[in-house]
Amino acid sequence: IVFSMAVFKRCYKQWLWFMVLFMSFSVIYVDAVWPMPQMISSSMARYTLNPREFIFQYSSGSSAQPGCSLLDSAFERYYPLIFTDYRADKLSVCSGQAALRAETVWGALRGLESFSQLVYQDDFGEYFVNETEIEDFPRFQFRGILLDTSRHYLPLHAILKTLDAMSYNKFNVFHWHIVDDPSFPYQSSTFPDLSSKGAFHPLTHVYTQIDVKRVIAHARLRGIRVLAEFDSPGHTQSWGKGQPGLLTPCYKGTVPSGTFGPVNPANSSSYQFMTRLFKEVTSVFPDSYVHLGGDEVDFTCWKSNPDVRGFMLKMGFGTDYTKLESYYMEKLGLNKTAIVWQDVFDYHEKIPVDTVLHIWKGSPGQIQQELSSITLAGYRVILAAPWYINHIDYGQDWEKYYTIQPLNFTGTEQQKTLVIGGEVCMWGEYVDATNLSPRLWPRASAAGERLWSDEKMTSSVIDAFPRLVDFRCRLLRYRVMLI
Ligand code: CP6
Repeated sequence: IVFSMAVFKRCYKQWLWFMVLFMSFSVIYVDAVWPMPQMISSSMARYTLNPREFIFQYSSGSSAQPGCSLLDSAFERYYPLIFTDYRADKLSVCSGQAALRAETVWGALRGLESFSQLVYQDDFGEYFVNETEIEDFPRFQFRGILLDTSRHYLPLHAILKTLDAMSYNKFNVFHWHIVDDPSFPYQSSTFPDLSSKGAFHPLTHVYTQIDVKRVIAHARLRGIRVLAEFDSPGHTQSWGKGQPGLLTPCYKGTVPSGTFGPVNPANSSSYQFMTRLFKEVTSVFPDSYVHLGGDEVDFTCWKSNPDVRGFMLKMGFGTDYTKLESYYMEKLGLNKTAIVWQDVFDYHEKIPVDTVLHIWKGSPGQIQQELSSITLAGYRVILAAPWYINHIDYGQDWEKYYTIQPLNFTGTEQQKTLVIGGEVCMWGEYVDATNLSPRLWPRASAAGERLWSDEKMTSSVIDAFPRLVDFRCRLLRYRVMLI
């Protein structure tokens, strides 16, 4: 089998065109692809694959050739995935060829995934693929999964395995909510005390610079970008342990109570610290986006603190603490595109036009309202609120993730183009490496198809169900649902 491909120049919109052509004999069974391609047609004609003779090859006209490490390593990964239980004890005849054409290497990775899903075995263990033609591209450009490594530390292998599973589902953003109130596992080279004092354990429950590089490299090979979140000014309790003076001392009456609140916005030393930290973070995480958080800031501690009140007066903010938070977020400004939680938009302050807003809360009606107003103001938006997958409902709760329609809000066509995608959030309060993967898969796969596939082709949960059942078995075979 010749698996040829041509990779042409980079194009802003990732798309791919994937085709498998085979001569045929008999008929049994056509396997499904998850998430559903934009166009797939297959016939009952099927073709035998011989694992001993199967090879991946670059077409002579392809701009990618041997030495393209990204695709070379994808070929290495996909061979054993396609021939899962091949033990070199069978012979079968084969000839023919499958072709994959993609504009980018990222598109070629998605096409390889689809191809691997077309291959199936009969009861005798022989491998087959049906005559199939696929044209495919993602509906949304941002298809993310958030893991929270602060509430519970996740060992590296749990993160890497999640990245594997993400690639089978065609997710392309790993949103790493790496630090938060309970622990600070990121080992900073500029501020090593943050993890030596703020992690659950200074040596075993940290992510070293090498760990982070491994995650980024593993993700990149699978067409996944790593979006780091260092959430502030709230959700920073663990930061205070290794960086005394950073957090706001809360007051009880006229005396400090001994507890601390969000980052102290009244001290210039806070901004100097944040600038140095983000200078490191933005170079360690090479993606052009960085997540700055900005959610759930509790103003009671700021209100109790006389220095903060004095600062409010000096700045002319009156008693409007949302202005203070906006001021703080503005001062974080850096040379990357910022993603922030919706709270930052809700406070109406001037935010850079390229900022991406991340919707995480509200009833269905409020979410639609938020989508309308954020896109009307011209900002891009990511939808996370409907996909809080750490929360489990009794029964077939994937259906509620599947039937979300991200563009179902009042707005012009232009506004709808500003919805760049969605994100499945796995908050970690009750999730660690023991229950992460069974909670994620195949439930997140429902959101994966919603974000990749055409809306009209995937409107029925009844049609989706047998394909999802089948895809779950595939994830089991690929061993991503076990620890
Ligand atoms: N942690 C952080 C969280 C949440 C948020 N930010 C959260 C809030 C409400 C629910 C789930 C998670 N645990 N840093 C909000 C973005 Cl229901």
